[in-house]
Amino acid sequence: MDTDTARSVLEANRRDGYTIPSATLYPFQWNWDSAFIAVGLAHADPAAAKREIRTLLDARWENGMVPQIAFWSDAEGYFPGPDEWRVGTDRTVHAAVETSGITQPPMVVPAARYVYEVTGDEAFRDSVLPDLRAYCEWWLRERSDDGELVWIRHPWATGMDDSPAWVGPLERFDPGEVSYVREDRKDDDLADQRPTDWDYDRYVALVRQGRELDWDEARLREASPFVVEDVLTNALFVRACESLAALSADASDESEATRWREQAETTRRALSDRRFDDERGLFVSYDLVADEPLPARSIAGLVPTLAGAPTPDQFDRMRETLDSFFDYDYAVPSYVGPEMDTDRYWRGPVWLNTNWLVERGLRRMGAETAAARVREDSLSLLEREGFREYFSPETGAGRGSDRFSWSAALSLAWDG
Ligand code: 9WN
Repeated sequence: MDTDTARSVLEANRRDGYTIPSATLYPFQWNWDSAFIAVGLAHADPAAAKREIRTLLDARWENGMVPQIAFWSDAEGYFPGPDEWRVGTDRTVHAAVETSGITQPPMVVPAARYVYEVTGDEAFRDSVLPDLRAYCEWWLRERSDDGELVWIRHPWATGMDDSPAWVGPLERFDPGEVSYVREDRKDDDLADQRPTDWDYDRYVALVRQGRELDWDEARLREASPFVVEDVLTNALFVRACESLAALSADASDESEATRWREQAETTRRALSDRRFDDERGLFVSYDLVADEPLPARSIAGLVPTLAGAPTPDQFDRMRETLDSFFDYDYAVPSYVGPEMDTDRYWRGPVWLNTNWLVERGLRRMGAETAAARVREDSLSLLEREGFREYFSPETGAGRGSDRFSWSAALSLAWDG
């Protein structure tokens, strides 16, 4: 792997204390992107890795939420920018910077632990611990009905925006007339690789509803047509609680360590008891509005391996399902099933971040051969196509933007 090019992509995308995901599509700080970027930088440039996490946590809301986007720079020409979300210093009192009104999967907590384990920097650990704790507390206080599983209220918050898993709840909801101008498809080549207008109308309508209700979680829980217990978010929440427990123990805070270890166990057990689909052989998300599961063969359903959630019997079933994901030249497609589109975003293409989560998950379950396949395919895609945003599982062709930060960062982590 060309580590010099990977480093130069990350350096070119670096701004003041953080790294943008892509210079052509995403020119601000994104939540789980920064987490994956920090994992890669932990090896290549530990000081930059620590800054990446610190800057992201500096964007956190007063209530503890770490936002999906922090607009540290002028957002002219970006949609939806701060004028749509209306969150930040001069709007409401939420945060020290303008941000979006949603979060993303809590990868920042395991990433902070990873950076700490590589660097051993206790001052870094002590600086981030209060923010990480506030974020995990926020999930439980604002985003859980039962103290076991957590929910999200926007497809963008899942990080897997147009996954076919979300079609059910989005179909049941009429966004009405939504007028806006998309900025993400100025490049005509991307029209078939980005989410459709049907999806975007609903994304925008949900943003406008959130803003009208002042981002008040209790009111949104009642009013939002999209309230989903996403299995990927919950798996990363388990990892977040485990990471918080490990960092707290390292800082000799035994009561916090016990508390978060127990929470990890509670959420892990709830995933295993309530979110495993035996027929499909993987975990499936749950629609809390319609009160029904969202059965889809999405890669999200494999990520609970990273939380150690499957029982041995469940994992035996998952191995059969894994065959349908591995039945492509390049593993792991983000979705397999009737709505698969191997070129379009989260409807089939291979993404490096979900591959990284699944590879580590498979290793946690002791499935070394399967894990090795995921790593090898990931590295050969990067070798072939460079640091693209996503890739066709059929042909390996690079898709979406180029010089994409987490693709570069994770190649360094896989190398390191
Ligand atoms: C909306 C930045 C982000 C990733 C997401 C990916 C994509 C944004 C978009 O890009 O989403 O957040 O505009 O499409 O789906 O996972 O964090 O790289």
